[in-house]
Amino acid sequence: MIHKTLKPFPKDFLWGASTSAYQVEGANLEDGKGPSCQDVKTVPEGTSDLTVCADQYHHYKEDVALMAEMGFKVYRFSISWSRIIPQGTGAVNPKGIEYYNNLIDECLKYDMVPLVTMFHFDMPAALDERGSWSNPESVDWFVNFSRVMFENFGDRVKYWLTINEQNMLTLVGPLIGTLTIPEGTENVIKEIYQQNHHMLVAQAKAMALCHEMLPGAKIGPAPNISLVYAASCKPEDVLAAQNFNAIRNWLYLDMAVYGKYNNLVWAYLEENDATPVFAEGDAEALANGHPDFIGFNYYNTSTVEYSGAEDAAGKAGDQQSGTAIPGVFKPFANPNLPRTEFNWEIDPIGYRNTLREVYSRYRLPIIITENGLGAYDTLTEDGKVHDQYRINYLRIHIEQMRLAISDGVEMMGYCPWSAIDLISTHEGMRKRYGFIYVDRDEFELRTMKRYRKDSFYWYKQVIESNGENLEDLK
Ligand code: BGP
Repeated sequence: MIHKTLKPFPKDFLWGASTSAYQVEGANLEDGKGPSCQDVKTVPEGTSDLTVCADQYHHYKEDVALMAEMGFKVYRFSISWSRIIPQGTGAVNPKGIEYYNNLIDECLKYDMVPLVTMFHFDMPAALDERGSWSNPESVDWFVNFSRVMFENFGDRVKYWLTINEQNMLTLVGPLIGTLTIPEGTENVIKEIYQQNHHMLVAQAKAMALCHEMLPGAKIGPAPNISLVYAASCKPEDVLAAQNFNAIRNWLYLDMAVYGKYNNLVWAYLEENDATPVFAEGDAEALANGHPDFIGFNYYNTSTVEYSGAEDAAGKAGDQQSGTAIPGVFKPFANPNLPRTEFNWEIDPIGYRNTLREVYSRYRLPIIITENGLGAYDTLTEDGKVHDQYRINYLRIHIEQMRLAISDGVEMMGYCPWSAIDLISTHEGMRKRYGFIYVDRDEFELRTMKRYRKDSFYWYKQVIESNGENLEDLK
């Protein structure tokens, strides 16, 4: 659809950016914080561990001031479960509560809305030892953790996100360092989807609890959503695309919004003798959780083709590269899309496609909770980072978002990944995403000083003009 006139971004549009606790905070065992699964995992060879990260724990005032300088209306960050409840259940750590109180107050000082992700890939290690999400008690652990957050921060935090990229925890958990498969598990698919079921129930209960405890607050999910294209117009390829759309995307949003399993996913699980066991009250809990908005992370689309039962099983990819499931779909490299230095496809029009599809399926306002470019950045001798490639990437996505708004999609906000440089899920510090450069290397910590990248000044201009001025800086 070609629009003669473009609709503007809404007046109160939430421009900002995102981070997550385990990737940005550091101070991983300081002031009473318990270890999380991220602190005890073996990091991929050649990449930094997660002990210091960007050291935001000690630099939060400076970081929030820089975000305010860019004009952020919102800052999306996550709360580390094991910082506020070191063992995952039981005693609360007052120092952890104090840290997040300070961070929230610092945002509010600049009229910046704190958008809190309740869980971003960092299960307390103590709960990992108790079976993590495979333990049916995990639902209660999470609800208790939610209650502690609502009690302590709910007077000031009005926007909540439940579980970051639950679909990636399910599809590529080992890569992210989060999946625990109990020894002796025979049916791995069943085990994984049972864990997934516990997360879905936990999310639904947390949404209901939020509405009960904090009238006026808003809460939503935060999966990684990317529309799946068919490799061709062959009907078999379209079936494959429907299959992967259901497994990758709609399972999570159908559940969050309608409280029901997607029928294609259910059929796939039945085929694999892998349907999850419902505990008493689960169906009711799932039906009772309602999001107020949809948050999702978008990096690029996926493309798949038909797969016969005789095809080989795929090697597990990462969040964006997917895998193959024989008889269901297999990935196809889209020849129409360029790629980043880290081999992720770039598809800004796919961003518009995805927004249109999600809105027409669920009719809830959307906030983008991640989108961005991972790249090698260089700090020049005079303290600059010329990241024109990041500006180009963000510009073409913001343009497409405006087209989606013109298509009638209701957008609440945009939080690219990431506010500041931090450690990637599996590719270390060298894969940078931030508007703010942090002076450290993969292994050498250096000054930890913050530098404004070119994209910092550009994004400031975008926010100041409420998305009207996407021109290069003069
Ligand atoms: C998402 C995660 C983030 C983040 C981002 C970039 O999947 O929610 O935690 O890191 O992707 O991915 P990566 O760090 O693998 O480049």
